[in-house]
Amino acid sequence: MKIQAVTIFPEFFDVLDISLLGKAQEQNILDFSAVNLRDYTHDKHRTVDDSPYGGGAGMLMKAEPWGEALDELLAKDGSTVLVVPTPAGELFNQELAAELATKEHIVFACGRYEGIDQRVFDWAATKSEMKMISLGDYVLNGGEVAALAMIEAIARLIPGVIGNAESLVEESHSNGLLEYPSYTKPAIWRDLEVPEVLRSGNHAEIAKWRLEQAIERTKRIRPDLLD
Ligand code: JCQ
Repeated sequence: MKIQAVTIFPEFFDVLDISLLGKAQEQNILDFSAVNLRDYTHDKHRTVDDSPYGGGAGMLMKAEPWGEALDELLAKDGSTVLVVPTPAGELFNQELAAELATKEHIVFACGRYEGIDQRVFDWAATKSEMKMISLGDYVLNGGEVAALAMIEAIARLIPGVIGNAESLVEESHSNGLLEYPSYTKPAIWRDLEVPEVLRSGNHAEIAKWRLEQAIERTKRIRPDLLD
């Protein structure tokens, strides 16, 4: 899978060279690159922002550099998916991550300031599949950190990226519920004991206990998931 991120801060994406995603890149399972939006400007100051028509606070990203960058990056056959991290998008979740993990080419458009000229999206939507995606109901300074989270959630679902395929199977089992609590050695730590059932060796009882815990937690912390 090829992933590109268009950004005025390519260094944000240096972290993708470490850990599991770094290894996936070394193994050519994942091909990631950050593309500097300022490389698609033509003025001395490499300007990417301007004030909004109609007034209002702050600055917007200009259409022209985005147009030139996307002209170059979006495949002419329409096979690229353009993802725009924005609080005004559909909510990101595991299902969306799994859908995106099946794609050959994803371009993340990372906006800064108050966002990007709307015509960039209107135009790009005629050239590519486009998804405006939100990580949640809060505002970040730019799309980079949201893109990083999405890239990690997507890339770990590509076959070969996670060594332990069991982890993924287990996850899809508990589908729709929060994770049950987990423990490792020692059995007693600071007077706190690992639940007896987990040390019993009774696998049916353990599975039953874990499901009960997952349901209890979900009711308490995320009742919306049970609706
Ligand atoms: C993403 N949840 C929050 C902020 C405008 C493209 O336009 C904009 C992008 C951002 C950055 O993304 C977020 C975000 N999910 O803040 C404003």
